[in-house]
Order: sequence, then structure tokens, then C-alpha cells
Amino acid sequence: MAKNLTRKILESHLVEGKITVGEEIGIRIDQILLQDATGTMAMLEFEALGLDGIKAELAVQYVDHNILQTDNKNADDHRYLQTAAAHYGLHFSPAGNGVSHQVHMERFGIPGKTLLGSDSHTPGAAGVSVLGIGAGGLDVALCMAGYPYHLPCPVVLGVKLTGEMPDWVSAKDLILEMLKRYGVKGCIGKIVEYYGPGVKNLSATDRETIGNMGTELGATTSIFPSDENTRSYLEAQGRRDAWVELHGDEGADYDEHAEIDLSKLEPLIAKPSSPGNVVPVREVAGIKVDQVIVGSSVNSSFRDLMVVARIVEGRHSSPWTSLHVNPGSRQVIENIAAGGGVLPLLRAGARIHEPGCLGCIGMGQAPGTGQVSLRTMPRNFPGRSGTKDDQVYLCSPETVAAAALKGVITDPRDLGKEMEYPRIKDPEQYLVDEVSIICPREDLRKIDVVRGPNIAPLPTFEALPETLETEVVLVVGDNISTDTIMPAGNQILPLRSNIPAISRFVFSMVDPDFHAKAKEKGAVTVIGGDNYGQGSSREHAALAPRYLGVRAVIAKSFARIHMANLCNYGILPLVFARPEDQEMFRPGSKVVYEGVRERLAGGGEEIPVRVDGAAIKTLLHVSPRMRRQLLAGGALNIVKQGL
Ligand code: MIC
Repeated sequence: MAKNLTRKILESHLVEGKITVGEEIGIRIDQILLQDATGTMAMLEFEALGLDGIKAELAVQYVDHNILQTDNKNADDHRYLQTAAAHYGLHFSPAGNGVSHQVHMERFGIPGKTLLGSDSHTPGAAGVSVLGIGAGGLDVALCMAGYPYHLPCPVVLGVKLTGEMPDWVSAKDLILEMLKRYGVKGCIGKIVEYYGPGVKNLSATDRETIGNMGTELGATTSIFPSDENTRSYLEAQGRRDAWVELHGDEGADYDEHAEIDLSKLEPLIAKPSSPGNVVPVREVAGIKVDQVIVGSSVNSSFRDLMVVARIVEGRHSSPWTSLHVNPGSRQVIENIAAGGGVLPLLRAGARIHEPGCLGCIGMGQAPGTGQVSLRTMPRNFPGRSGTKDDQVYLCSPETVAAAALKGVITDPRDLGKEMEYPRIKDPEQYLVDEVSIICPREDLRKIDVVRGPNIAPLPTFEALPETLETEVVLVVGDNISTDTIMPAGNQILPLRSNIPAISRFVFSMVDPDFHAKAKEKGAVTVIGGDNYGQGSSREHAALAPRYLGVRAVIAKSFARIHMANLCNYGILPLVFARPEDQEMFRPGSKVVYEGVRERLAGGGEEIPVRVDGAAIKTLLHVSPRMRRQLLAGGALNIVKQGL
């Protein structure tokens, strides 16, 4: 049988189960990526396992999210992470070094490897043909300890690429085209594999953009063949030896098919406040723009910044539009400096920030009231920028540059009347930063782990009782993101290592009293719609609600990572058997799960529920492993028992 590339990588890493769509499989994880916002909790969980060092081939702790230092908290957490990394044998990439996805690709990505990251955009590793998957901190901690990673065996969507992109159109427009076609839940349970003659027209960093933002499709991950472009990228990074050629077999079979002719793409933009809200740029042209940002975890490479530099060269941004640059890594700044890109950006009025995620998660760069912000970032969920009722659009670096110059949303092709499209060639040899990452060393293993006052102990949770009696505190609609459940931003992110403190902000954008109400009730059900928990991998969106007493979420469907996080913390992820039953629930409804423990233990998929006395049916679609986690009150309880 001619095999696709996804299948080849999954088969070569399979340690449990069979490659049958929908069945749970366990795969070996070669590399681990942690970032600081999720990493403190993941590290505390790893420490709770009681091992003296990591078991994975390679693990890298990045500091890229909580980089504003407005008080002691973030700096304390970074010291904890640095000392823990030294003690347990991880690499450590300090603040200022860059965004995990960009730096990992530059320094560590190896085609054909598996990478598990405590960040949902880990699939950006597709840039160098790594199978990168995002997961909650506890799953990442377990893989760091040598356990396999479990996931439902995905459907493989083969996307055949043909043609070459026209001038002023780039990789972001391709992933926005995918989002236009599939929306934010169209690829749940799927791995998107790109293949065909058009692939050679995408560079490694173009592929990173597409893989990274593929997360917004709901996809488990994305993958590209490892070809000459991968080779030249790795060679330019001084890592020629890491390259291997990889592709699906000729005539390989895919579970689902799609085709995109790159030459037919046009500049696209996602309107507020969902990455799935995609329209052609020309449809919204003329809207006044207050702020533009190029960079952060996506579109922050040499090419992305250089194309903006060349477009704005010799001109100044509009006086009403602030132009921001968030480089993906220190190495990217070094290279655009060497390539002559820094001066044109500065002369155009750009504010060049330190490498990091920054405004993407509301760590600074929040727009003013009612102001329009155009960003190359991967997501624009409501309020994520840090501003209430924000107006954030997602688009390519070309569209950002056009808006910076004109002060209004502008189809970048219009610039073609004034100038030639600057096609950027990646350097044949990048300036390589080999010293900023601290590598594991035997003498460093003796370092004591330093815990600052910001770090609270991990909460413990009891097992599932025979019968669960709860009250509904909140009913929400479709596509509720983890940013709504557990907001980010510069006030809340520094509390990621302190569950009692961060839990005060659960659902705070929807109901500022959720925290107090949930605590008062003691046992709570939350009612959701479709795609509940889309977006990030933050396990805090399960852990903090559980701390407040949330014991069940009944929804129409769940996003993959959040569903796993709910099971990891012993919250029942139940699906309405009849979606219309959602209407029976109000805040204050009494919800009883009679004999729920016995049903779970017996393997039952149907979980009957009484809502204010009326009976309805809900379904529990989880693997036997997740069922055990739910019974035990969370995964950590099981692992600790095992130890
Ligand atoms: C995000 O882009 O939403 C984040 C912030 O990077 C998250 C991780 C987190 O919440 O810390 C993600 O993508 O998983």
C-alpha cells in the first residue's frame, strides 16, 4: 500500500494501539517543547513524578510568553524554570531569545521526529517536517518522563498544492484560504498533509506559518514533505546533518482530499474575532487602521520581516497607524540587521520589540478603545489582545505593510502600482546564535531548584463520587475558546503557577462573579455549545475550573486538547445526545448524575442526567484510559498510584 507521510511517521513511533481512525493510539515522543506560561505548571507536575531527570531525547524550556517584568512574579518563575531545567537536564532558552516555535525550528527541529509541546502552535514544526503536536502541561510532563503520548488516531486530509503564488500573496493567505474553507472546527481530529508540485514553492518558514496556524482549523497537526527547501534551510542554519528526505509514497492514499492552486490565491484577512472569519482583503479595504503588528509566533521569520522592511523602505508609516515588529528570535533580528532591514523599519517609524509572543496574548501592545489592529498573529479571539471589544484582524505581512503606509486596510496588490513586489531570498548562511541557549551539563544537574513566592503547590483532587449533584453556573454558546474560559493578558498570565490566585479569573470576561458563585456551590456543571475549548493548550482552563468545583461540562462537541485536559483533571466532558437539550439548562439548574461512577466503571457510553428533575441523555466519548482518569479524579492521581 502506498503510504502517506503522516502514516509513515505515526507507524514508526507507534507504541500502543492500531492505526485505525478514531481509536486511541500511543506514540513515542522524541522531543519536548515547553514555554513559560504553561511550563511552570508542567514542570511542577514533572517534579511531582519524583524522577531525577528527563527521559525524552531532548526537552527545551523556552521563555517567550511572560516576558513583561512589571513585578517579581515573571522573573521569579523564570528563575524557577532555569534552575529546574538545569537540575533535570533540559535545554533552557531565556527571555529575549525568541518564540519557542521559531527557535525550535532554527536550532532543534529534525525531519521525521515527533515533538510534543505545551503550546497549541507546536504544529509550526511542520516547517522542517517534524510532527509537532500541542498538548496540556500534564501530558507533556508525562512524555518528558518517558511515557507515550495518547491521541485519537487522526484522519489524514491530503491537500494537493499546485502552482506558484502571485506577487503580494504569501503563506498566510494560503492558511487563511484553508480557514475560509474549513472554519475553526473543520479539521478537528485531522492531520493536514500538504503535498504536490506546489510544495516546492514554499520555504521552510512559509511552511511554519501554515503549520502553526493550522491549529486554528482544529487540526491535530500539519505536515510537509522534507525536500530540497528543508535541506537548504537546515544547511543555512548550520545543521545540514539533521536533514533527511521524507515524503509520502507516489500515489499515496489519504482519508480526505483537497486541492489548492497557489496561483489562484488572493490576499485574505480574518475579521474580528475569530480566525475563521475570513474574507478577501478587498472586501474590507478602506477601514481605518490604528495599529499593525508583524511577527510573534507566526510570520516572524527573516522573510516576513524583510518583506515589510523592503515595502516600507524610504517611506514613513501613516501618522495614525503605529507599526510594530515582534521578531521571532534574536537570530532573526541579527539576520535582518545584517541584511539591511533594520534601518528601513526604524526610518518608517517601526517600534521594534524584543522577540516574543507579546501582543498575541495581551502581553503589551493592547489597542485603544474601538481601535482597529491588523496583526500577522495566529488568533484573534474576543478580548485576547487585552482590550475589551477589540477589533483585531489577522493577515499577511504584505497586508500589514500596506495598511501601515496607507493608514487604512489596503489590498497589498494596490502597492504594485507604486513599486515592484520585493521577493525575499532567505540567506544561504544565516548568522547563527549558538550561545544563547543553555545546554544541559552534568555540573548543572547539582543546582538546587529555586521556587519563588509566586509558586503555589499543586492542588489535589478527590475521585469521582458514586453520584454527582451539581448546579449550573454558566451557559455559553459555540466556539468558546480557552481565552474565554481562562483569559491570558499581562495581569493574569503571571499567575499561571498559582492556581488559587488564577482561578479568580475563570470566565471573568463573561461573568465576573463566576469564581465566587462556583466556590459557593461547591459542585458545578458548565453548559457549552459546539467546539467547546477551542484554541490554546493551557491546562489552566481545566485545572482552575476544577479547583473552583467544576465537575462536568456538557457541550455539543469539544476541541481535542481541551477535552484531554478536562479528563486529566477529572472533569466529565459530556456531549448532548440531542443538541436541542441544551435549551433546558439555565444558571441555577440542578443537575444530578445518578450512579455516575458505576456507569463509568462499567464502560457505559450513555450517561443519564437529571436536569431540575427531567431526564436527558448525554454521551461520554472517551478512551478506556481517559475513563480511568475521570474515575480517579485526574491523571496525576493515577500516575502517583502507579509510582
Ligand atoms: C496561545 O497562543 O493561545 C498560547 C498563549 O500560546 C497558548 C498557550 C498558553 O495559554 O500558555 C497556546 O497556544 O497553547
